[in-house]
Amino acid sequence: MQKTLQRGRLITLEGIEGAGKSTQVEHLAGLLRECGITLVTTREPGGSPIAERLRSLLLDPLNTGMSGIAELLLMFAARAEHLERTIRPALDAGHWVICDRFTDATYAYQGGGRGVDPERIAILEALVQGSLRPDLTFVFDLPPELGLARARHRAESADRFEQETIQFFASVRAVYLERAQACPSRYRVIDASASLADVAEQVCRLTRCFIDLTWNAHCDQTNRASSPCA
Ligand code: T5A
Repeated sequence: MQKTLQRGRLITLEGIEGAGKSTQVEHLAGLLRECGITLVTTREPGGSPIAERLRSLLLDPLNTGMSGIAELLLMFAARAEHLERTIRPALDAGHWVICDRFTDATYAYQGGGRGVDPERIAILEALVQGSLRPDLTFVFDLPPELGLARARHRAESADRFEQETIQFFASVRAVYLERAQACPSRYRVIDASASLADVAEQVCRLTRCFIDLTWNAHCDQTNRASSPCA
């Protein structure tokens, strides 16, 4: 049976390159669909026509020497488009949205990696998103050496970010973990160094708990019964 809440939920997947986020998006989508939840899968940077064009600019390895602030503004320009065209309409229609990276990536890469002051990021976050924040964020955590080895094994050539140093990705990882530790109600840290099956099992277990919590809260408000995954 199809289940619709008045407002959908935003689930984001985060982590360094090669952490396994894209691999788990389809798994997660399948799990939600089994529970009767209608959803949209998308990604950042990208997820709408103009945002995808900005993605090409951001990832192009030929664009060497882009300033940290220019990169930050392009990320939020893409996000503004993505929110307007894809994410907000879906949430307003009661669909859930699974997004491969979102604003945590900006804090981690532009903040941790490039050294942009997080207060500047927070100003743009408020401007572009208003009060919208993800309802659930998975952080796929693994050592940068392992993530980069996976990413390089899969891709023929490295994009602009994949050319960064291990130290860069160690800083990115540290920011993700700090953010997760600061707000455990929203974040779930996944051991992404485990096997594919094991990672999928972690995602499945934590998602089922989240669906139950969401559905119980909804039922308490509307006096209706039982989780869609019960
Ligand atoms: N960025 C993005 C910013 O700087 N700021 C921002 O605000 C935002 C939104 C996007 C880049 O933009 C930056 C961050 C990024 O550098 P992208 O191509 O979308 O670029 O980058 P990623 O999302 O990192 O894509 P990757 O494909 O590199 O990483 P994934 O999605 O985490 O990894 P995935 O699933 O593609 O897996 C990689 C390989 O590993 C294998 C897979 O089969 C695949 O071959 N794999 C596993 N192998 C063994 N065990 C497991 N558990 C495995 N899981 C996956």
